Amino acid sequence: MEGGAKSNDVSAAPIAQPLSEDPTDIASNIKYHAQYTPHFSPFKFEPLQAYYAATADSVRDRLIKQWNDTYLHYDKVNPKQTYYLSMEYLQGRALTNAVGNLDIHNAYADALNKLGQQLEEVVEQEKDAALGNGGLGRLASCFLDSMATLNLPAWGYGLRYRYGLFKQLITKAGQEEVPEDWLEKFSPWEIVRHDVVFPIRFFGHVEVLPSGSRKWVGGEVLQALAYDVPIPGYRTKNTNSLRLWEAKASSEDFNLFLFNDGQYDAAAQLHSRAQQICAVLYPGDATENGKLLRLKQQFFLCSASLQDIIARFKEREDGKGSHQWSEFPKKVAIQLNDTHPTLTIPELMRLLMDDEGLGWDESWNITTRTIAYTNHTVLPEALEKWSQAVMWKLLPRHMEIIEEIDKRFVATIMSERPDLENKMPSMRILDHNATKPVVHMANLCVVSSHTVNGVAQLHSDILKAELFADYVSVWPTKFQNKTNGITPRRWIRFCSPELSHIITKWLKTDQWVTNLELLANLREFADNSELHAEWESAKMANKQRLAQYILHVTGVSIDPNSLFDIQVKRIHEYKRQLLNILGVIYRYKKLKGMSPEERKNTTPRTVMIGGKAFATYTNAKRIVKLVTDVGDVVNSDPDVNDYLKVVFVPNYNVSVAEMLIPGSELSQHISTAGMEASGTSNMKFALNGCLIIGTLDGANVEIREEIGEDNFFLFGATADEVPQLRKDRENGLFKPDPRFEEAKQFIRSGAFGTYDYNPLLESLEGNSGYGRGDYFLVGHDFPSYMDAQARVDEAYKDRKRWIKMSILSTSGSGKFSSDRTISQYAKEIWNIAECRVP
Ligand code: GL9
Repeated sequence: MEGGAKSNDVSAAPIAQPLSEDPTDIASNIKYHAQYTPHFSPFKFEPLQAYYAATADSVRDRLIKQWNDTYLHYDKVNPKQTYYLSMEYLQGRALTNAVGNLDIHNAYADALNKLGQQLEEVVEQEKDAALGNGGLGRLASCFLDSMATLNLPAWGYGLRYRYGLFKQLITKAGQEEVPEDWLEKFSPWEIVRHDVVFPIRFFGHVEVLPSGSRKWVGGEVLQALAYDVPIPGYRTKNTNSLRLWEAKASSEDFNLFLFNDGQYDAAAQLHSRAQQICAVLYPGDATENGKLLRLKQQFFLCSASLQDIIARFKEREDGKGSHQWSEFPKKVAIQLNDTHPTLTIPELMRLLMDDEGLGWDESWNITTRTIAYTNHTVLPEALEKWSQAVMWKLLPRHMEIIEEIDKRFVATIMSERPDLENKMPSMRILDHNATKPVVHMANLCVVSSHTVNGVAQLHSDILKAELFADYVSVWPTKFQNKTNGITPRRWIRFCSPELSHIITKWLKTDQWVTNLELLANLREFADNSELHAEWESAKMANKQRLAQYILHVTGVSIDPNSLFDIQVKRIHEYKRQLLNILGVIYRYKKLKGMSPEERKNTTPRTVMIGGKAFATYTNAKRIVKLVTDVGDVVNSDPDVNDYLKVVFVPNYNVSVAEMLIPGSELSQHISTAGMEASGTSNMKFALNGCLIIGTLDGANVEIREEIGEDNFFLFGATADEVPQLRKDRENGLFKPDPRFEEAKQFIRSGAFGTYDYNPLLESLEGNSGYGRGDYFLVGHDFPSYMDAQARVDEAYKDRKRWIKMSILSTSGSGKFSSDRTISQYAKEIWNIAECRVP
């Protein structure tokens, strides 16, 4: 495979060494691909062709070479390997990342120049791979980058959704969702493995064999086909794999008899059911059909991945079937990214017992030594509970196994910890009391994993003190914290080259890209006026680029000299975009009431808000609409235009984030304390020298510790205070701040149009209930939020102070590299070591 897959059939073409790093050779390789990998009509070489037909394929050759070398090396060394199972990956674009990690960015830029193209323009042709919803999926992608960079034998497994997260259009009516067709042409970054196929069964029944063992038979059987996405590490040969499964039916399932009889749909029934499985990311689960499909997706991922893992284990052990099963946990670590892949637990038990003939105790021992679970949320609606009836139908053998796990768990607790008897209803996996019995997936994970972790210190503390408190008394050492992190490659080095060069210049090394703690050494220059000047001009360049982008996508012209204030994340009431926009409304009203002279003393701001609302989340969609309505009014009001602009940034995704974050100066992480497990964009903003206004929630707590409390605009109730505040509210003890009342009244007055905002405003009124009675404490936190915003305005007027705070934000961000997070997982949960490709 030297030099990529295609080398025999091109003897006539003048092809230079394909893997040379000389721009002339690269240009020739690109030309070769443009001619001989014919995705488009020949003789056209515009940015689209340059991206698909040439550059991506040319870069891919290198990745495949490294990917093969890595695979062979892992096979030879046979180290313990981690498998990261996740229903979501938010990979974003791959080209900039690939040429950056391979350290051939400049060579490719030069080569494209020789062909009359600009790399910056070519990379824009790529569609984001958005196989995830938000933070959880992006975290998985950052982890893949760090695992490869740290030379860890660690792979990701996921699903190859035909349509990823929807594309958000902003119309007069608010948010509209349309499919985002990331595979419209094709993805040059995936390699289909026609030889890696596993059968996946659904439905059917359990048979007892003469030997007494049990076997799952019948039902419908689909095929899982592997697509590999190479994951290059930064400046290393190690190139790991993200294996995405696609569902197929086999040709035997195509009924030629029915087809010839004119019954076309019936003839291909299984084929169309296979297509549904990977059709869309997280289909709405409001209907029974939707639920069943989501469960099928989850099982599909778990079963295919486990069959693959077991096949590799057997082959690496000796290839002949004389492997020792007790070795399995010494060779395999499986990390469950939230409860979505929980079915890995009963599926591993089933494969070991029913297919491999092991007994319960041995299988349980192997399973529990192999699997670990990460919890990403304490929101009750996000804790998965599956109907037992649906599960019996779809996975009868797995339900038998889950029942047995539950039974044994109850028996153990009753004999060892009878004092916990009254806790059993909340600790058990199966609940028998409810009218609609369910399986508690998080409980199944806690009982069956060797380690359970939260994603920021506060979140892990809350898990131990509340959600999983009873288990902690049984297994005190099972629970850990692993504070999230982000990859510094994508999130500063490649998205903000200007700032990166300045950092490298002042630190006299670029080692910080893989050893982010080195950023702390910038602190000694925090008052240096030369650095200040460079810092400010890099920030200004990023702001100008962002202003161009905003003009392009919204038609709104914004002033790069104003304070760029950004809140981007999924739209959710607990994340409190409503608090932000109410603050903006109050600011607008004050500005209107000022004389022109008074306005001159204010700090001009551009407020940008972006994010997608779940398609059926009505209040979230109302918030989107409110932001756009406020923008329409404010942006066309000449009285305030020099002092305030409000923009809703459409279709927020990874690529948009790479544009927004480098140009940000203030970012808002203002969730109700105790509700945001970690947050990860807070880390990206801080790393890029953006100051944070935020609550003591999730990773904000640790960010503030690291960068210093003077450099963080803190406000709001603490997680400890929240329960009492909600009670006070129910008891009618809440006294709203007049500013809060004024802002709401301004909306009611019709200042922002005729849309009916009453249901949204009502969520802030009344006195109890989730989604009512101001459950998220917007009213309580409003005054301290406005005070913090006033401190922001003052700080921004003092340029020297602001730039210093910005430098200190970057220098305090060293802890938040996903390299640190992944090293901790490797040592403290997975027990794996690096396996560097020589
Ligand atoms: C989340 C949490 O809400 C975030 O606070 C956390 O940073 C990430 C990663 O650990 O996980 N859990 C979760 O379900 N989502 C998160 O972002 N939601 C989405 O990804 C939509």
